Amino acid sequence: MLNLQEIRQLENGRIIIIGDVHGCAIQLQQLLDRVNPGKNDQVLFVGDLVNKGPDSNSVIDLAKTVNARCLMGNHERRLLRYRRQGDVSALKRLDVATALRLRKSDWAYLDECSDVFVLPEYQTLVVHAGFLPVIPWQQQDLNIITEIQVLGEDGVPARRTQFPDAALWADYWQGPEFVIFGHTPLKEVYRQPFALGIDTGCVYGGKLTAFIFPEGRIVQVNGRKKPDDFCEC
Ligand SMILES: [Mn+2]
Repeated sequence: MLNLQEIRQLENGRIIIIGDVHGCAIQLQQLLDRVNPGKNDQVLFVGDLVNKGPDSNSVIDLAKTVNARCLMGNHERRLLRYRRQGDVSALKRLDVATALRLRKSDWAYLDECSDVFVLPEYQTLVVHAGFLPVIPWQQQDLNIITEIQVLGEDGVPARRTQFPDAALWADYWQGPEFVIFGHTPLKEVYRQPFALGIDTGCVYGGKLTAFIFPEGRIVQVNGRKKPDDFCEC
C-alpha cells in the first residue's frame, strides 16, 4: 500500500539529472533503459551533451524522446557561438566535425540550453561546471559557470590542467544551495557537503552517471572504450 508521501511523489515524478554524455548515444540509451523515465519525470542534462563522442545526433534524438532539458556546457557554447554569430575563432577540430553533422533540429534543441536549473523543492542548483565561492551564484557569468574546475592562485577560476594540485571549486562551496555539476571528469561521483560532481568520464572510458531526486539514488552504466585520441579539452 502506498502512503501519502509516496502518492505525492508519484504525482510529482522524479528529477533525473544526467552527467556529461559527449555524444555517447549507446551509453545514454542504456542509462535511460535502466532509469526508465515516466511521463511525470523530468530528465535534465548537465551540459556537454554533444561533441567528442561518436554520435551527437542520436544523443539529441534520445534527449527529445524523454522531453529532457539541457544546460549550456562549454561545448554547446562554442558551437552556438559559431552558429549564432559565425564566430569560428574558438572552434576546435572536433567542433567543426560536430557542427557539420548537426541537423537544423539539433541546433534548435541546443539553442534552448539553460544556464542554470533551479530546483527549489530540493534547495538545489544544477550547473555545467560550477560556481566561484563567495560571490552570489546569480551574479556569475557563463565564462565561470561553464568553465570553472579549480581555484587557481588568488582564487581565480581555472582549469585543472593549469593548476593540477589545486582544489576543486566544490571543495570551497559552502551552500546554502546544494550544487550538482559536471564538466570535471572524475573516476567516481564527487561528494562534498554542498556539491555533487556527476561527470564520471563516459567518453573517456569511465561511466555515465544519473542522480535521481527524491531518492538521492545514483545509477551508472559503463562508458565507451577509451579512445586513442584522449584529450581533456
Ligand atoms: Mn565541459
